[in-house]
Amino acid sequence: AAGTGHSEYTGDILIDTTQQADGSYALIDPVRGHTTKDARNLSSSSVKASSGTLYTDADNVWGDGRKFSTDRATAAVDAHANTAWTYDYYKNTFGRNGIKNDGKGATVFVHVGTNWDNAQWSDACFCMMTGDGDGTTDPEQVDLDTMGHEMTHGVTSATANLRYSSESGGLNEATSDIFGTMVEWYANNAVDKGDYLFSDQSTPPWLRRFDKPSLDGRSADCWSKSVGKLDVHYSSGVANHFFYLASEGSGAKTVNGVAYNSPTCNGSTVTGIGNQKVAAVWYRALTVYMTSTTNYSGARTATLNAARDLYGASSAEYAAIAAAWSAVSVS
Ligand code: ASN
Ligand code: ZN
Ligand code: CA
Repeated sequence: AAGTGHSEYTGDILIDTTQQADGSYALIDPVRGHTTKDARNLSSSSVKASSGTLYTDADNVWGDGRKFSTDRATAAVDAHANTAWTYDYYKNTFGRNGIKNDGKGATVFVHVGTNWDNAQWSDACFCMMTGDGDGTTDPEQVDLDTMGHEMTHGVTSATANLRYSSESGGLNEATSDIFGTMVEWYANNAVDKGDYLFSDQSTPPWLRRFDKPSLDGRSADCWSKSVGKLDVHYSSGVANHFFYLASEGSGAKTVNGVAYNSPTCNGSTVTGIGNQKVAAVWYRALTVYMTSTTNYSGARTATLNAARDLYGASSAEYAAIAAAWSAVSVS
């Protein structure tokens, strides 16, 4: 059934719900198979697929459009819709049928923990968990790029299965940042067009950014021998920086109203090929060439193999991928 959602982040939207035997509507997406539940503030370490309460509603009009809402269905509207956007991105861009490519939808939990300013994916429960933010400045972690990021952890587990430590961990995190961002570009919502800022709606002004990741004070812009010692959310910076340079090129540029300025680590000038092509290369690299132990040097090889498959070894695309890796000191 077509429900009306008063969302936190994207205004009034349509959401796909299912009418139950008793006539009420439930947050079960009949097209993509995911189910959205209220975790009732259970902590993330305790959540199982069977935890919490399925959202139901008598008139199929959901939420009140406010952040930090007392209406517990409001965050659920965003979570339910943004899971659908992510599913649709993978389906319509890569022909991928859900996180495991088996057509099965995940369970999505909102209101996990108490003032939990985070979100995460769990392979164990095949579920996503989103918290309520910090209770003051950061609202619920149900914005589109955040949810795309978390679902992508499931895609990575089902494909390359990049080990979540050292350089492979940074590549795992970057894969989630990259596709989380691509889902945002795909949805093209009027209130939040595609950008190269991560978690900019739920962690304003942003949690991470791609053009110069070190602007967060912790992420790496350039590869070095010690980059694998950083937390995976910061060693990811090298790949996010690669993704920006390959997509948009080096230097200053304003895209969808946001100003970026991306340096190179080797003094080169890089010309971008657009993020859709770079994402296609990354997806093929992830699903065909990367393994659990792929490091940065291996990612360069994997993406060049993918670029060769998609565009040819003498293409401008292949050359741009090579130049962007060299520009972040990965050879
Ligand atoms: N939001 C974080 C992430 O997806 C959660 C975590 O670090 N486990 O990376
Ligand atoms: Zn992550
Ligand atoms: Ca964003």
